[in-house]
Amino acid sequence: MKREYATLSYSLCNIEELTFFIVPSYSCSLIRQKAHNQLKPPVKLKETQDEEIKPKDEVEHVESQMEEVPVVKEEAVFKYGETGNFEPSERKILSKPGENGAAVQLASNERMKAQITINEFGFNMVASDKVAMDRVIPDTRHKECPFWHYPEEQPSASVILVFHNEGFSTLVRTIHSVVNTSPPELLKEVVLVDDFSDKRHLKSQLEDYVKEEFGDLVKLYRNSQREGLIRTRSRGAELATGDVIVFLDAHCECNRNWLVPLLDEIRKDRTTMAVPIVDGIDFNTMAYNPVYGANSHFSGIFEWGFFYKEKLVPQRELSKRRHASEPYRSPTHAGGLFAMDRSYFHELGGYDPGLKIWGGENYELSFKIWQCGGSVKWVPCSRVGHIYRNHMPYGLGKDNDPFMSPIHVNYMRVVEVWMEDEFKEYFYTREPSFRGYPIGNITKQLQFKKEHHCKSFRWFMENIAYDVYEDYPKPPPNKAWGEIRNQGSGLCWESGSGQPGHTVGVMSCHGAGHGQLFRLNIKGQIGTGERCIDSQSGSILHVIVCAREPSGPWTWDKGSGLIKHKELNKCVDVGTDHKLHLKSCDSKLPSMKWNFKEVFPWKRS
Ligand SMILES: [Mn+2]
Repeated sequence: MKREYATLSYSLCNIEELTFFIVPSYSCSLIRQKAHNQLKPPVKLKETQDEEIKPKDEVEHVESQMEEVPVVKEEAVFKYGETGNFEPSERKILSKPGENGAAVQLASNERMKAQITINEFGFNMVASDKVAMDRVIPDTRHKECPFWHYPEEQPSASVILVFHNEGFSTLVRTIHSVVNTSPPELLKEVVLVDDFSDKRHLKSQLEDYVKEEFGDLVKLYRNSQREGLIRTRSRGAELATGDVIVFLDAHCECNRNWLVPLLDEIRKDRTTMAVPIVDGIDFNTMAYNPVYGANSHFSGIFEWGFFYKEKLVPQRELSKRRHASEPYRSPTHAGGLFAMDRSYFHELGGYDPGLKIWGGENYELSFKIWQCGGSVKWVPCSRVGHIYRNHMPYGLGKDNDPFMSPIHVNYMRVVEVWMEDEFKEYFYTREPSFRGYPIGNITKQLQFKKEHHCKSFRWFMENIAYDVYEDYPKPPPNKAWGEIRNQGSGLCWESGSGQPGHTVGVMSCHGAGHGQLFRLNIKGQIGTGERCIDSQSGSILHVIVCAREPSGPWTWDKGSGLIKHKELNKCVDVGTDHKLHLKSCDSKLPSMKWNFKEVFPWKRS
């Protein structure tokens, strides 16, 4: 059966909050996927059976049994060459700006205004305003995807979009896109939750627009104070009425037939979180491009300071599937875009209500799901485009300690609830200055974990997130950490932006951490944030991407104060240029004598 949805368009989802921090270090191992993902000949799956018609009381009896007895559910069937039952019809590509995902060109007199909108929204709204609400975007899915036939009976979906001071056209294009690309019988509603925006275009203009265009299908709710992304999403989940809740960022464009593959995973197992593959929409040109090729399967992982990372899926996981286009397990997800059974989300307690603003909620939910018996799956046939902002145009609100980011407090809550001591220690080795920060009450979370007999983090690491160790081995303990202060001048090491290639110099000690926080581990590696320090040229110290093995050439002798590069047999000295140089060791030189001073910036507040 062929379906006619209104049209196809695309929108992107809620990741900038995370990617703002993550994208610069989006250190996905960009190794090319081998040819094993190429289209394979069709494999006949188990044929589905028509249900017998039974007297009503018998049907009820069978249904009540279904809760206890596992029932073999109808499966999606792959029929190569035969277009899938939920595939929409092709649309003509028009010659309008941005059509087929092309970049929008601006005239020179529009660029000034465009820059102003970029500063205000993180997106080029002048370009976005030129793009049709129902533009065609390129089909970035795996080539098998159009040939999947899904059971007709699927759970209904509430798509939840939360926003704070979004641009108008990017927001409403997201709504159009969801409506255009979702089977009408499965899209119960679009739930908009406004997190206390103050932009004029989000008041009556938005209300009138959605009423006119979508009628009752789109519901708009508003917070009476700023709640932050996490609590606003939780509110959306409470207001939603569909069987499944689908969270998207408010600047997304959904690709062809994106919804049904997500719903089908949840239909088969209501404890599955189904995650679409995220394509990129350029914040400046609105060009739509895949982040990953259709044949490259990535999953979400983390390093020990909880920077989100994506990594090629290990063969062990890929081999579990019959088709390259089938969903696969992932330890975690980026956070903004996912689908879950609504009641399962609430059974899990939703997000930890103690999480603030945004950040870390993706780990909280993923660890909880995996450790308490569910699963997280990425779904290659579901692709959604997302506008990655170039900067975060909003503050974090008032609910905020100026010396401790709410993101880091969230990480600590996740660590303290879901990890055993061994793994907590890896986190605090990576972020030693957080140790001891008061994170509020976690009794309820710990109680939930106990009552639901959730598995250990060790189990999670050994069975689900085992490939984290490939890129991020267990960090050895720190020998010393903190500010590295010169005994002569009293100045401190400073890594500036901390970007690889940046030289390390000295500056006045500020006690605020950031670029003045270093760690020397017992294996001789000096780290700062997720980066490391080495002397690329054998002379000036630089920030580098850490070697996979957490070891290095450095020693520090507390008595003499010398920081020595063992391999070069040289010591760190301050140059007249205020940069750090390697010179012949001389423990009499004050400019070569260093102390580590542990700092806890949050204790100042
Ligand atoms: Mn986003």
